[in-house]
Amino acid sequence: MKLVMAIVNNDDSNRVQKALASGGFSATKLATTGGFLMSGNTTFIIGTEDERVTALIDILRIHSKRRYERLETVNVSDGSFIAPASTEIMVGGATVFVMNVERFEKI
Ligand code: 2BA
Repeated sequence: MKLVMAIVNNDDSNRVQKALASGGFSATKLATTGGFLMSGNTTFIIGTEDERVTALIDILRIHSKRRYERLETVNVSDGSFIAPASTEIMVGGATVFVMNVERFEKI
């Protein structure tokens, strides 16, 4: 058996949660905070059989795909004018850890 921890973007978390349930995976969803950006993300803890890990990672890949979004910003010059601008930022994706489970019980 494996324990999979998957950290996903908050924007993807509902989609991931629904897809996990549809795929028959039991999951626990935690509200977490990234140590670098200090912004909220979502961590799923999923216990599953070894042979289902590939199917699980496929679900995570499909529903938390990395993509670029345009972020509207402003360029402030020397205070005399403000120019609208925009920049592309990468969002989404998942950070996934797969661990061996020594023992699993529901008591
Ligand atoms: P990602 O690498 O996609 O990581 C997204 C979130 O996944 C991280 O949020 C963190 O909560 C978790 N995570 C990633 N790698 C991990 C690990 N080895 N152990 C435990 N948790 C892990 P943040 O820490 O807020 O990072 C957000 C994004 O900022 C990262 O996206 C990465 O693109 C960038 N980043 C993180 N640390 C960086 C650093 N030291 N220098 C430059 N960029 C960094």
